[in-house]
Amino acid sequence: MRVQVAIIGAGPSGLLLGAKLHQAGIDAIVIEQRSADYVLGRIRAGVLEQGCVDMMDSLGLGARMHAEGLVHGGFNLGYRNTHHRIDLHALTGNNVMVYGQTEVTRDLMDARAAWGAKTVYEAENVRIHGFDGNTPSVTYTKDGKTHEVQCDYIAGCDGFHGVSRASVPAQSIQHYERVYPFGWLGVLADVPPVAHELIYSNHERGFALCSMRSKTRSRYYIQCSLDDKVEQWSDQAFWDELRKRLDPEAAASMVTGPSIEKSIAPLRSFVAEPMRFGRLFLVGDAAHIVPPTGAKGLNLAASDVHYLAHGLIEHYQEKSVAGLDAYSGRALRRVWKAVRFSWWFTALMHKFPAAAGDTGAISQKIQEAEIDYLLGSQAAMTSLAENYVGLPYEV
Ligand code: RFL
Ligand code: PHB
Repeated sequence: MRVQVAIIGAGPSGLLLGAKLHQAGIDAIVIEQRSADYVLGRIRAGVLEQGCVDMMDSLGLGARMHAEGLVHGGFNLGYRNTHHRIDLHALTGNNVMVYGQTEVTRDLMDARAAWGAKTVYEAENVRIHGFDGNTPSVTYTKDGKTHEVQCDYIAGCDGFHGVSRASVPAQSIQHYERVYPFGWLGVLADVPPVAHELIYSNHERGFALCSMRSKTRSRYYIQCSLDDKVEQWSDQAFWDELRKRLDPEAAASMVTGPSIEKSIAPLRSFVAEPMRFGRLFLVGDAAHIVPPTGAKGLNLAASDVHYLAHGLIEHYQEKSVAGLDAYSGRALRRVWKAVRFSWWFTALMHKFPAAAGDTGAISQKIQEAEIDYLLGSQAAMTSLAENYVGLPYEV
């Protein structure tokens, strides 16, 4: 088979890029190693920036998101037995949309199916070849048969553990990484959320986040030890710990119930530079990971797609390589700002072990001063709000 663009991975990056290219009449295939149900079963992001909302709208796929998603003009910062509202809309003129990654993925998968767009699920042994020359290709095995896809370009949308970044020679790529000394234990449950808007809570027992998927489905997280195993956390133990980390008002409105999903995610900041290697482009988690505190991962996937789709469409419509040549630089400028923000918000909200060289809980004192400053300064709150709703796209 021959296509113009081979997309590896059917997460948000691959499906958004696939939709943008389909809309522009560019022939692309999406090759995913898992089943569609498996991809839909992964509970991840919940907060969409305006840029991501606009992209779904521009694809004509925003109807369900607008009907079922929750528009939030603010979020709450829990601290010292109360919570403080960060008024995103008043501070920036913008909102965020609470609509699960699962739902974005489902809308995009349904659209591909309706369009009859080429999509392969459960592809095994996916390999990419020849991206440093002019004749790249992708091979995979399906139902015992090996298939080859020839293409002009490969989009590596295959996440942090994918084959794309791993195929780049070590001397051509630079990695930047920070691993945080804790994880997030997440629970999904069919209970009404404790509050209308999200609560990010800084507590001496550790961070907690109250999020949601709808008015009847909640998503909660607590900071946990990296050594913790999901099996050690009964539902009751989770609810008890979450309640202790919330202010009395939030704790009093907490409704508990059986978990539908429970998982532990490690936290890391990671960037691979550049994001282009000849005819291979890395997109989304394949190139970068941020801790989930700022809700930036999926939104960065959307901005990468925005820049890459722009470059590919310009290339096929106008025979120009300017947008493709600019892709890595443009994407990375936005990525690094989100890496900075996600690190900052993580540092502000979590309980950290004492750092080497510290005496007398100095990091804790600095964190408290930072929160005091933030809550008392319009300028500092505006900076938080501007980053949270999402920095603008360059083109
Ligand atoms: P994905 O979603 O990992 O998709 C990659 C896809 O590639 C497939 N794949 C392969 N396919 C073919 N061949 C191979 N060799 C392959 N190797 C892998 C995989 O099966 C998969 O289907 O990456 P993508 O598309 O770049 O999307 C990134 C987002 O999923 C991620 O950044 C967000 O989920 C991060 N994130 C959040 N982001 C937000 O913007 N807002 C949030 O509120 C938010 N909350 C979160 C999050 C991530 C979390 N976890 C568990 C990591 C909360 C959590 C808990
Ligand atoms: C979520 O709802 O899963 C969620 C929300 C906000 C975050 C991270 C995760 O910062």
